Amino acid sequence: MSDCVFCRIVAGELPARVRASSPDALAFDDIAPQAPVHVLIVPKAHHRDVPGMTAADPGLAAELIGLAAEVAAATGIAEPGYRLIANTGPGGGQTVFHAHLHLLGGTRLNWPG
Ligand code: D5M
Repeated sequence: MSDCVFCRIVAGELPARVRASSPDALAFDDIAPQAPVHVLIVPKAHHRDVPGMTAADPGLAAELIGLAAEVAAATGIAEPGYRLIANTGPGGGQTVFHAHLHLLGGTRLNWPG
């Protein structure tokens, strides 16, 4: 989708700091980091949100989570741990309607908030 910012990053049309990739997913730094490590994991194909993506292609959800774990290990946050978030819909705080996971870590994350 030419008007989708994450499709344009996947296509190489917009710059991003790419952390890792897999056959069907890409990981790059969030432009507005909320933690010392804040990486977005997106499917290369366009899906509106994570539940929609998972319904269409369940294996893709596993691929995104696996790539997130690889990035967590590579950035040194696998221990003591990290957070994966899938904001879903406007009420859930989703602002970019291309499915993505937020990988957050590198500091003590409180819960909730
Ligand atoms: O998260 C959408 C996230 O996408 C938000 O944290 C900002 C980030 N974003 C938006 N544009 C870019 C570009 N161009 N590069 C990197 N990161 C970007 P949501 O869960 O939809 O609120």
